[in-house]
Amino acid sequence: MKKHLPKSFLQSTAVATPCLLAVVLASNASAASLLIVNPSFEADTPGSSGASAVLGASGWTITSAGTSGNGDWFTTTAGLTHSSIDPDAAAEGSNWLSGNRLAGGFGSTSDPATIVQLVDISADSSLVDLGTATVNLDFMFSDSDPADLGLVNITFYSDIAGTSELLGTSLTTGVITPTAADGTGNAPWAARSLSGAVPASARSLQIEIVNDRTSGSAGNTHFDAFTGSIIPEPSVALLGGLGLFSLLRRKR
Ligand SMILES: [Ca+2]
Ligand SMILES: [Ca+2]
Ligand SMILES: [Ca+2]
Repeated sequence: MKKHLPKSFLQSTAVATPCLLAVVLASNASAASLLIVNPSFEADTPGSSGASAVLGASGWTITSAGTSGNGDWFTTTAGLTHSSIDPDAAAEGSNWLSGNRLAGGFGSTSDPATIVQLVDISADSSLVDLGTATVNLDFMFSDSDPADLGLVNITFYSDIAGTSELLGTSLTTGVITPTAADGTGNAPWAARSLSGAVPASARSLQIEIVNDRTSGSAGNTHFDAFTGSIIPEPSVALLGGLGLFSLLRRKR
C-alpha cells in the first residue's frame, strides 16, 4: 500500500527543520557511557584460599586513613574468609569490592572507610554544558549488617584533574537500603543506583564508595558491577519530538 505524502508535509519540513535539528542533536548526544576503570573489580587476582584478598582495587584509591599495614577496602572473591553475613560469590564475574578486613586478614579499618575513582567526562562537554544533563550510576550492593552503612557519593569538578570542585553540586545515595533483614546470612546482591543533575562546565566527576561503621570492626558492605552514563534531560528529547509532531499535525 503506497501513500502519497501530503504537500503540506513537504512545506512543513522547512518550518520543522530547526525542530528536527534539535531532536537529532539530542539523540546524537545521548547516553555517553562513563569510562570507569575496573568497574567490576576484575582487574586484580585475589587468592583462592586464606588471607589473600587484594588491598584496594586497581583504578580506585583508598582515601581513608587505615593505620600501617591495615586497609579499608579489598578486592575479594569466593573461597576467601568472609563473615557469615557477607556474600559468598560476586554479583558479576569473579570478584567484588568488600569493606570486610577479614577478607584479607588485615587489621581493623578506619571509619568511615572510603575509596574513590576520578572519571574524565570532558569528552561529553557539549552535552554537559547544555546544563540539562543527568548522570546515572548503577551498581550491585550487598548488606545485612545493621552496624554498617553503605553510601555512594558523586562530586563534580570543573577540571579533568579533579582539583576544582563545583561546590553545591554533589550527589549522594544517602544510606543505601540494605539488601536483606539485619544479620541475614550471605546477604543477597541487589541493584542500587544514584542519579542527578550534572552541573554545566563539569569536566570530571569523582565516585566515592563509603562504609560508615557504627560499631563492630569489619565493614560488611559490598559493591560490584558499576556502570554509568550521562544522558540529556529526558524532557529535552521528548519535548523536541512532541513539538515536531504537533507542528506536522497543525500543518496538515
Ligand atoms: Ca565483579
Ligand atoms: Ca547495613
Ligand atoms: Ca560490621
